[in-house]
Amino acid sequence: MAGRRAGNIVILTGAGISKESGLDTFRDADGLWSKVNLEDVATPEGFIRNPQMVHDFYNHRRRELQKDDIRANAAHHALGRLEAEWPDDVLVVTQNIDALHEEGGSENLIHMHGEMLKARCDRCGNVRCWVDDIDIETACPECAVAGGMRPHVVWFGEMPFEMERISQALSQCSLFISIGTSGNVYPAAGFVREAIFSAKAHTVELNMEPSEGATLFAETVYGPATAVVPAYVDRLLAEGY
Ligand code: BJW
Repeated sequence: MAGRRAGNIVILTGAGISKESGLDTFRDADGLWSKVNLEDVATPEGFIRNPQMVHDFYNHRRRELQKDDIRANAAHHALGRLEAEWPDDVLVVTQNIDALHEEGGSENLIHMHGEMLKARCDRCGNVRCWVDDIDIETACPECAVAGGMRPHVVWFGEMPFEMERISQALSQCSLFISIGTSGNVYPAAGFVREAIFSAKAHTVELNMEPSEGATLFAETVYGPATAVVPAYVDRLLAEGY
């Protein structure tokens, strides 16, 4: 590390940061896409074909997420501490739909792929907090029309949320850190290039194994998030980057 202890930081996180909290990743051998067909459950076309199957998939995950033992881990807490102690902006952009970054203390946070504990009405667009199951008969509490409720998440072919704010932050960051993501899904997989070319940022990958874009990063540390993220944050706060 060269010793710089200031400048805006953008942190991209993926399913790997929540793995040790008890939540499945997508593309690991035991991941969600080894159990269900993503075209069936994570595309608008799949939802049109069989909405109840998609509701069942998300109802199950929503119930899992609310179990008492699904808690923020040391990596989530380390990022909360970094935001509190770093002198400039720290923005966490998560692809995850769980609420573990909030529990870990991150406040400047974007859920670019949506939030599991929210639902949206396709008819009137209303978005609200949602903890119960949804089915094809569920009525919208806002417009009262039944059958239009869906999880407030981003499926393949849909536009992720807050892209303008993310691009703006990437263009003004000095340090870009990617944690627990395989780098398979765009636009998130392109953020490292954006940080390099639009901001000349220093780039760091913290992951269990090299991601698809690993060679683009200036610095890489591999291991479980609960070990490598707190250690990296300690070093960043003490010595800079
Ligand atoms: C650990 C660990 C531990 C394990 N510690 N690490 C052809 C070329 C390029 C792009 C496209 C293309 N065809 C279509 C596209 C676009 C498409 C896309 O990228 N497709 C690719 C698959 C090719 N993208 C989209 O459609 C997106 N929208 C879009 O592009 O709109 C147009 C647009 C254009 C320009 C600008 C802006 C917009 C939407 C993508 C939506 C993704 N949705 C999902 C589901 C969300 C809801 C839900 O959760 O159910 O999002 S899919 C799924 O993948 C989920 C995740 O957020 C996302 C990323 O996965 P992630 O987090 O990386 O998980 P894994 O499992 O892949 O990786 C985990 C990593 O952790 C691994 O590396 C492990 O090693 C590691 N790990 N344990 C640390 N303990």
